[in-house]
Amino acid sequence: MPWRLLRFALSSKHPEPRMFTRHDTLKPTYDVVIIGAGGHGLAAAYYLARDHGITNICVLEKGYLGGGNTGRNTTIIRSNYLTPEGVKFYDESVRLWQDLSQDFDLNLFYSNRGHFTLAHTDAAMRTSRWRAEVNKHYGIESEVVGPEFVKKTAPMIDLACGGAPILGGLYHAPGAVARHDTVAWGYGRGADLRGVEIHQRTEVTGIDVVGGKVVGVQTSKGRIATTKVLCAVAGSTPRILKMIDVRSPLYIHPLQAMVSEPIKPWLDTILVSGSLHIYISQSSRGELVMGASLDPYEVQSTRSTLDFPEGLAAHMLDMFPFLSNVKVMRQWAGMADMTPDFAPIMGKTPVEGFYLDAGWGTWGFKATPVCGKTMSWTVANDRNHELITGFTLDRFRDYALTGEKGAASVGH
Ligand code: FAD
Ligand code: PYC
Repeated sequence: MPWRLLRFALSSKHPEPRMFTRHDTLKPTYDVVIIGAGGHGLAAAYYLARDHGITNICVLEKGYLGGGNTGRNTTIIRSNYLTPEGVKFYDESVRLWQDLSQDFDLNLFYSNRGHFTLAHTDAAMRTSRWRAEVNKHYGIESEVVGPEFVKKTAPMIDLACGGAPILGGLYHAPGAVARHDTVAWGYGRGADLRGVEIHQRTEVTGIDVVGGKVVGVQTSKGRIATTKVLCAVAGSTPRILKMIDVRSPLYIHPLQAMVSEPIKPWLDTILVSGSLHIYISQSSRGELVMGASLDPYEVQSTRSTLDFPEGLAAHMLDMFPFLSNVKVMRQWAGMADMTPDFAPIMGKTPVEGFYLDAGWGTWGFKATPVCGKTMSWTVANDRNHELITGFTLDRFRDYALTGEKGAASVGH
């Protein structure tokens, strides 16, 4: 048997196509250079090629494809935001998610679960009502529910919650999860098939700007001439902005998560408690995917700590005491690029030809498709797409913030 397998593996009769083309050298010039092969950079490359016919693009990635926050998040998809700008934007994303597996011919394991934001205080109930009203106004399915509905949907929950009883919360039926790394692979393969070059292990070390315009990019593998650069590097954004001397109010905090060993399916839905600072869902493999709020210090690091599983597990057991013997299998961290108003920073910048897709903090996975769509449009037309006008960098200069903190899911 091993011999037959080996013969098959060494035969050239049924070659397994590689997921991506390997490019050993950079061309001297590209129409568009995208920094960061996370979901956002790859989605923008995909839609630039597919919808705008721009294919002379390279995506530069200092590590490996999807190895940043895209491969580290807890995959929650929802549109139950607080501001009209946010609700419309994320709603469009949820719409785009529906067809992606088909588009890519790749199963993203998109799974509609319903999403609870649990309220343990009167103030949290009030925010739930506020969000439900804004959501309904824009046609989004969200409603305020009582503790009975929570118990019916998640029967294993202890509503007393260790002294912080659940009063009810916001229920958002479209809430979903998907397999995060396949999203990067799907967009990457789709872009690659259309002629986009993806260069992994290629770090951007400088941006050449002359007369306020982008003219080139310095990389660990040489210089590239270009007039358009899209920066989609999440937690590394301040480092890139320094290269073009542009200031932003971004601050970077680690965000950690962990998964348990796989257990029998018992949790169908997604539960978030802003007061306990925890959230949980069960993956299709049976693992419990769990997270909490940001680490309370600014640092650009993906190191995880022992404090984190200890604190998270204590609150998780308040909610689900029966989990006390379940083992934690692994934990990790990503670098969350936070903004003061918990909304992203998107679009044109003071440097001509330099476009920014950042400020995705703890909430950017769900936005991957709509970011790709709107940023590719913005780059192709050199004009901010109408869906991102509430998210531009100059809102901080103009004191016109887009306050999304109440919908940020995990408490901060
Ligand atoms: P990334 O995936 O981080 O990609 C950026 C890439 O840029 C990286 O691969 C990096 O290596 C590369 N790069 C950086 N500097 C350079 C350089 N100089 N040259 C070349 N390449 C460079 N969001 C949700 O919507 N739902 C969730 O449930 C959720 N949970 C989360 C849980 C955790 C633990 C974390 C950390 C985040 C979570 N998020 C969630 C947020 C979400 O993961 C991010 O907002 C999103 O993945 C950002 O995608 P991106 O493509 O912009 O960035
Ligand atoms: O944006 O829904 C979200 C989320 C949950 C956990 C981290 N981010």
